[in-house]
Amino acid sequence: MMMEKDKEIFELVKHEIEREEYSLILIASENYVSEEILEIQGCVLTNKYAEGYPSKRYYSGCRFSDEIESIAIERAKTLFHAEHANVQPHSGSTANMAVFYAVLNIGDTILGMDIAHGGHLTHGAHASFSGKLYRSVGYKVSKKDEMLDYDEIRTIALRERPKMIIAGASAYSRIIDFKRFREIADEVGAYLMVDMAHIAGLVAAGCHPNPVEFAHFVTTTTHKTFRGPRGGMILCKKEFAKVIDSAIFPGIQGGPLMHIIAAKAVSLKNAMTEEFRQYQEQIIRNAKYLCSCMEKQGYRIVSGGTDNHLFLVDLSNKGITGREAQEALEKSGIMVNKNLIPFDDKGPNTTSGIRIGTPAVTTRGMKEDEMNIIAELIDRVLKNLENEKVYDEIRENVKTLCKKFPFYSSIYQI
Ligand code: DSN
Repeated sequence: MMMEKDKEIFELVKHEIEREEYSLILIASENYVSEEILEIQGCVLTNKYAEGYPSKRYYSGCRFSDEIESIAIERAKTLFHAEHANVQPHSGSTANMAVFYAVLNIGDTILGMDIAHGGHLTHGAHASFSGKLYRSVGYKVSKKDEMLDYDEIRTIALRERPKMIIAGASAYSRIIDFKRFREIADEVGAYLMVDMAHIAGLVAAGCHPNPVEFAHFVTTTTHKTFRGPRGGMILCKKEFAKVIDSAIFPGIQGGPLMHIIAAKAVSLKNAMTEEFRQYQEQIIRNAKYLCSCMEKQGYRIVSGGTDNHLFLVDLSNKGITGREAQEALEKSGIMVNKNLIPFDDKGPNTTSGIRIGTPAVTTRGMKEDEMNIIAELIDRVLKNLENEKVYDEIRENVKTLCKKFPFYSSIYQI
């Protein structure tokens, strides 16, 4: 690394590299990007202002930016079978905001998944712009099986008459029926927006149904299962291309991050490979296996399993809160996040559950055998809360396991 001039920051980044290298990252939305994505994100395109779109810019010198952004757009369209793609959103939240801004008026009704049941902040949570600027109504999972109940969603939609229905989640482990969502949207005359941020990699690889066929708008991030740079993207039908592009720029963003767009282009190409497809399949195999190992150890899994890259563990029968579990696991080198479970009687800062995801450990090359080990390590920590000696032992076990699957150590010589 060449950051010798600012030792204070250099040292902290070095610690972060070591933390990522020697921890088990099970946060479902995190991943490890490749050396080429790291490199391209740090390239000279960070210097360039390119407000506008390819061949319609407000600055001179955009020739190469134009080519790069056009390639990214074409790759996104090809990969997801989309009629139009906007690759400029700085994040998933910004992508969602742009769709709202493009077709809703302030005060319009939106219907999204309740954040306490797995939805995202920007799907109508009251703390976010989406719940403040719009009249937001939420749908929940069913009490019976903790899965989406499409009849119930339809009933709410018929009653509330939303202008937009939002499908997609941050903590839902089952296949989402986008066709059914579109039928409900059509019945009430609503737009359907699908936020596929969590599952974009699975969708690209054909491991989850593609929402593009059914939704008016599909938003995503590019850094979760998709394993690209941190950023967002919008896919839509051709008829909405103009309003979406204007909503992003000049609507809510200024200059696009051309270095990130270049990295998005690289990750889109990577997502077209056989290696990527196999990676996504392994993510799901690992999630299913880890989930079954946890279940065998007596943990209750929300909805009884997983179809994707993540699952929720209900800790209430163990007398542990999600926060206690997260903190103990972090001290042991295992990163998960506390998470509300459906119908949780605790608040979002305490929670009764944790969310576990396999994209990052799968990137390192871990497979079913390692999932078994990880389940045992998690169980030992959770059975020994506040036992610093056990935390120390587990941290050593975690480090030993991580050393067998090196990722950044060869790049950074740590
Ligand atoms: N923060 C992300 C997650 O962890 O799911 C959602 O944006």
